[in-house]
Amino acid sequence: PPFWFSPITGIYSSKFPSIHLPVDPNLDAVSALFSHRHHGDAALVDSLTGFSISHTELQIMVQSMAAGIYHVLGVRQGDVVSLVLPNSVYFPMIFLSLISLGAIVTTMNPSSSLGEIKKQVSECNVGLAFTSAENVDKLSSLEVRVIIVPESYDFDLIRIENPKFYAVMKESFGFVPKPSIKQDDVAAIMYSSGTTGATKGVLLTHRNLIASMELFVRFEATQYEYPGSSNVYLAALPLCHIYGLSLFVMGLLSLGSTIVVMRRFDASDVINVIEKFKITHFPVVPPMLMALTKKAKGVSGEVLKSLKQVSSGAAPLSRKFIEDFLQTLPHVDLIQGYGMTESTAVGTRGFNSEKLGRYSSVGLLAPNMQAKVVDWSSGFFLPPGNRGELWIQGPGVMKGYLNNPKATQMSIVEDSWLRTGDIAYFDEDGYLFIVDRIKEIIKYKGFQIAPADLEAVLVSHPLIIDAAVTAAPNEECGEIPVAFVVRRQEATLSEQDVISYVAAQVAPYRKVRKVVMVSSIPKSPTGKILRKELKRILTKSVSS
Ligand code: 4UU
Repeated sequence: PPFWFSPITGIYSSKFPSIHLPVDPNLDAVSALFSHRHHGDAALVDSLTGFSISHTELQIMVQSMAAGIYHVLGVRQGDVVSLVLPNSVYFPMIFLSLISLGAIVTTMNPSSSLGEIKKQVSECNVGLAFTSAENVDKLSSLEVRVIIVPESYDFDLIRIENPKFYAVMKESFGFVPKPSIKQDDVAAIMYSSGTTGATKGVLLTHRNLIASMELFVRFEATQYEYPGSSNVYLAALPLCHIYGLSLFVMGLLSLGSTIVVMRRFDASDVINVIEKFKITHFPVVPPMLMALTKKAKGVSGEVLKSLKQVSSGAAPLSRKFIEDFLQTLPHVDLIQGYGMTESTAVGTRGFNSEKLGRYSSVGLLAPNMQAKVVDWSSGFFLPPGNRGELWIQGPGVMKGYLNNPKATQMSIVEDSWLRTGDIAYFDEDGYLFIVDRIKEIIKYKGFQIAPADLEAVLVSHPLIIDAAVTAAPNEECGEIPVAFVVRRQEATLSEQDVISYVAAQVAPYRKVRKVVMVSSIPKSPTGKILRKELKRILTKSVSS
């Protein structure tokens, strides 16, 4: 057997030498990040205005903002603060300032509905939120103190229009008593539904963030000829999601890369931005890859010549997208990465040096990570070439779910193994392939949607007796949520009524996009929704 697989224990180990992670129990993720010194190169650049700050400036601004947050806002160690923010240069600054104080950050998608924000605010006990102007109304109805983060980087203007934020950012208060932060303290609460049920808070510690930073891109950079600091990354992925957060707020900053931040992904602008800022690396989700490919067809190869690598993750990439991309941009390296919120995004990553055209693989296990492939009927651990549920283990794996020991016990099994809910196999060279998903989540453009969350909204409708949600495949978005609805007998509820009802209560990306009226929901004797059966009904209704 290969050195990276043990037939006795069934454990796959990383093919890479393990990395020495800091052992000091009193280390926080921000100190760990800035222990990697970088100088005058741009760290963060705003794609719209070109405003930029260097790595040195970033460190100073994080210190001074932490002081402002401590003195002006009174935030203390252990306080939970939410970020309901679109991408901006401010996002990493605020995130790092907060966790450097020992505060805990919980991120929310800026398009979240009032109901979604309310649930997270109350579960996490949020007292303060940083948000953009358009979300102020939602938050202020919730007894949360709100700090509005400006869109502008014109500090003279901000001083006049938003003196509060200016004070937090700019005042130099000097001394902040250094909190004693332990690596095992929680730094962030990210939301994910895991393998089943409603969305839950994923507790990520400073240790997890440090592991993610050291084992993810920082390690990946050692695999390339070109050193990290000359790379220019385009940050169009949302920073509120673990994929964007771990890459752009932690890993790449620790590496000294330049990150050009796009407020939101805009297909019509992306070619210009790549050309203007000479982007070398572009991490995407599959729909962005498709949009980029489409746009690239219309321009000459010269325009995108700076681009060296596109990396895709968060959802499966179809063969068709891959082939189309390779044909359109043959000079660009394409890799995939795989991770989860529950693993602080640490999982696998493609490494082009030994890639050999395995574009549909998600790559090799990151250093210090281990995996098992588990046969779900026999419980056996399977050797290379065999499909089963992927379990992973390593320093990226979360502490657990917030206030939910039962869900934690179901997810982290045999002491330390995270059940991914993905069906996968390793090939004979240790490359991982994700082939299916057995967990309930729906992936819409790489975003998670928990069927249980939508089912709760559906059954709150007075004319709906029962409901179940499952995914339907969709070429552009990957998957879309479909609702199966049982109406009251006399009800004249239309499919469109159901769609509108849900849309009014959830973030736009999470809305139900198709409705099937049924007379009953298929359930097991214990009352569990039979999701496989729903999928079968769906395929039947499409083909007939
Ligand atoms: C098929 O989506 C993420 C994390 C994404 C990520 C992390 C590190 C991408 C690239 C990278 O290098 O987190 P969640 O928690 O929102 O969703 C996790 C789930 C996985 O369990 C799997 O089902 O998203 C799916 N997934 C993928 N599926 C993630 N990446 C892939 C992939 N192919 N490349």
